[in-house]
Amino acid sequence: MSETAAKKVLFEITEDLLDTGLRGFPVSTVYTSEVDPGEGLHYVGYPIADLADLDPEAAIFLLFYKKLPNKRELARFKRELARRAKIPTADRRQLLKLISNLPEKGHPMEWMIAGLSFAGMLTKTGDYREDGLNVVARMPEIVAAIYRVRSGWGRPIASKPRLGLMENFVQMMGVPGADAAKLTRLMRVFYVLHMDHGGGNLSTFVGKAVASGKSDMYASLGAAMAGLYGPLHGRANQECLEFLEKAGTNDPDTIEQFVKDEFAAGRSIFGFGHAVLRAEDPRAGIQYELGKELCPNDPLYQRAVVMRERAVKVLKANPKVKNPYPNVDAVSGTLLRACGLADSEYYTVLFGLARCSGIAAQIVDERLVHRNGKGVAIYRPSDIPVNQTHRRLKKG
Ligand code: NMX
Ligand code: MLT
Repeated sequence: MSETAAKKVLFEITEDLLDTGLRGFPVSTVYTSEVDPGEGLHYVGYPIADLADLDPEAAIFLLFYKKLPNKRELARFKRELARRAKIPTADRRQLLKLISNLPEKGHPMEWMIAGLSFAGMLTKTGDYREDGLNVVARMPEIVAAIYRVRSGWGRPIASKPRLGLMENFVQMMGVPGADAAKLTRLMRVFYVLHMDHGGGNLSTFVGKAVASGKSDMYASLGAAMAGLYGPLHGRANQECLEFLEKAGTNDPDTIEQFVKDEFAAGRSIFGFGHAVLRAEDPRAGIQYELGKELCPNDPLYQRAVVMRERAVKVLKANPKVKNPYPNVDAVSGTLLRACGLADSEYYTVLFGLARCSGIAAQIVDERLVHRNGKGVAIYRPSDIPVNQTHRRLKKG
């Protein structure tokens, strides 16, 4: 970068922007993805709509290597992920035992954070790229074990990583009563859509900040998942499903009144709004379309479609809401339920399963690529002290 370019003013910070959650502050450069306010998510320049039906492994390759793999590269990368998925036997046994002893009343995201921590203790290498790719390959087994043990579906099912990332995941879940082909179709798209969303979303930002202090990949992803756990971020997919259920009807006018009442009571309209987007999230549009294929007659899906129109109408009438449109969480839970995953408490874990890959790719870049390989410096923004007049303790 030339000296003139390096001194270009990108953003002006006025006092009223303090305490707004760094809204709009550009804090770093990012190579994996971009969120355009109007057009939404792109991975390395490709709009998400072009990528939704890609093999999840090809999308992972894209985020890690910044190019789409050709056929040979994809086949090789799938073999590599399958090899990495194999957790050494003694570590795997201990990991599953630890997961099996977690308290039932813990939220699945708390289990996931614990699972990442256990996996780090047992298997980390300390190399960001190695650990990043290992964690991407191994998360399906960890999440499937969390699902099975906590739901009481039985013991974890052996991994068959050669099946493919999401194919193996659905196989290891062994969801009672589910149509595996339908669930696999959904999970492949769900995974690609949820992998990455720029560098400034809460979980990614937190993960990269923790890694900037040179914490390892597993600890950084654990912290990132704690960020994703919040109901305004990743857990909005759980909250949104519960919000749709609470609406209790598919009648458009009654739904509209319900949204008005919720908003007036100061409660969130889950699945709507965004800090960056100013149009409908293309990830939502893709999922509404997928619903036409997977569950067009599902009553809850039909309710989500009514909500798409009526919640927007209500939120548009409230000028303080900068984006009244559906986001990634507006219909994802509905599709998961229609494909056999009934318990909404687990939906954020599925979001996290996918998001770990994007965050891991961004951590690898920040630690090993940025600043000519030196890595981004330790995060340390400044703050402005308030009501802290300097004074001294009186002696005696
Ligand atoms: N429901 C209720 N209030 C909202 C909503 C909404 N969907 N969207 C914005 N607002 C409020 C917001 O709380 C703020 O109120 P106040 O000034 O009283 O603090 C005001 O409108 C302006 O907020 P915005 O600048 O439009 O949005 P912001 O960037 O602060 O927040 C979200 C973005 C996503 C947190 C917000 O839209 C929201 O709470 N949505 C519902 C929860 C949700 O669906 N989250 C998922 C986001 C995607 N993800 O997975 O992470
Ligand atoms: C995400 O996918 O992380 C969400 O849309 C939230 C965000 O981008 O801030």
